[in-house]
Amino acid sequence: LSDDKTLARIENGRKSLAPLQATPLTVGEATGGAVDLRNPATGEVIGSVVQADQDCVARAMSDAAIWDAPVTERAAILRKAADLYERDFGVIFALLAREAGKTQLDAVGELREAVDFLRYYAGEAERRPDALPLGRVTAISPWNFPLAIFTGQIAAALAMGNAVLAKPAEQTPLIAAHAVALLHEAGVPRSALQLLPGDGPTVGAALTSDPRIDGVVFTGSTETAKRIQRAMAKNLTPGAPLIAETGGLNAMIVDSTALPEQAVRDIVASAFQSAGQRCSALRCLYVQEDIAPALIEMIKGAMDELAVGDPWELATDVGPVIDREAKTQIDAYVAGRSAQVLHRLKAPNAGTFVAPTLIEVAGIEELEREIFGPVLHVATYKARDLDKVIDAINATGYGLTFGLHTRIDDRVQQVCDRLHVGNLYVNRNQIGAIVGSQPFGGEGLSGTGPKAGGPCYLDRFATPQGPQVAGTWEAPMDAAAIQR
Ligand code: UN1
Repeated sequence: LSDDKTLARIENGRKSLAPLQATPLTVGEATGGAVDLRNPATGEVIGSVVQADQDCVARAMSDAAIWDAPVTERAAILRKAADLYERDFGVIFALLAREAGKTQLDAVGELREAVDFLRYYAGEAERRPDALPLGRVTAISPWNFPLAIFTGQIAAALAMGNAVLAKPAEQTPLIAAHAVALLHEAGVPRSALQLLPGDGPTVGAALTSDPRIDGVVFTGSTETAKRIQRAMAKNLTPGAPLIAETGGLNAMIVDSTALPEQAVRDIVASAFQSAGQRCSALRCLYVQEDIAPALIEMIKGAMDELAVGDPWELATDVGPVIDREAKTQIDAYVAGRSAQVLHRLKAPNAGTFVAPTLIEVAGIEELEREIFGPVLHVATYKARDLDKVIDAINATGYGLTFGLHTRIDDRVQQVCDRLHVGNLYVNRNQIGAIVGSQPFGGEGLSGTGPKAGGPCYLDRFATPQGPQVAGTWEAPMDAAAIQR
């Protein structure tokens, strides 16, 4: 990243961004009002988006047409799109920094993941030459991976020949518009991929309740997933799948046999990289009490080394949170727990920075909800209570990521046998799943599966033929009856 040529390309990308605008990329004319977008690091207006309205959605719905090209052609076009994403990395990094507050490190990972999704699903589609598309698929994506998850959902649906109606997160339509423009440039027909920026109550509701929709792919909060599921149950084609990846209350256990330096590095990365704005991020750390005082001191020291600031600076580790609403909520949460704060950094006053914070808790049951920011909770446990700790983690109802630091092989098995979780990481950090080699998805309240970037994912975007793949759309989310 630091050679002169690369930096110059990124800088050029940044300069070429003004003025920034996104409009609905539908087949027909865009309609709706314009909304300003702000750089979370500075608060300055960086562009605007024309939101889709009911009319726009209705027209997009009737203009949508399945992508009726041979699978080899679809795959070739998705691979071409991957090449175009790589060609445009300077603009993409700049958009990620300015619209989503992404650090350069995060931007590299995000672009890599998006490109991997395009190429991986192209290859997976070729392994299913006889599969038939569902029809119209709604893709609703989050702001925290405005390129990677946005692209992953779309690439999976398109690879199987579906017509995609994509609603990007309200905070990140510019990066979405750029991605869709590249997919169109690569050869995806406009009728097979339409972008509909807008809010949940207007665009999201229309795109999940219209009986002409044949499937929904969603990443975001568990609450929204439940709302979508209710809308779908009422109106949609029976059996239309909801492929959802939702929230988590992710824990890590560090026992007294762990290597402290490695554990601390992995704890800090899992909790604070991306300013904690990953569904996979570590929220509640359990440290065996014998080593807790020393390990907590090391965590504080490692936190002090974090550079919090302008995401455009190469040295920055932690950028801003996505918007003022997020900052206000997280700061209020921390203020409410001020007596339990063990350590808090300083954050820049401009923009929407939140100071990375360490909070002491008795256990994960104290976390009432997912705090989507740079806030880590820490609890201690006695060796004999390990099973109780795992039971408490299971009792949250979530099951997305989990980290374990130990040198005892039997303990890995003990945890595996007892814990309900989608992604279990041993002696490493618990973020940054790799497309293809390490599929990503959750259990219980954390999603419906199958895992994104895994071999079963594309089957959900096709009309079921023969035996269904594991997991039906209603089952895992209904187990969401586990209400706390
Ligand atoms: C999310 O944050 O919404 O493994 C999911 C990871 C990412 C998580 C993405 N794939 O950290």
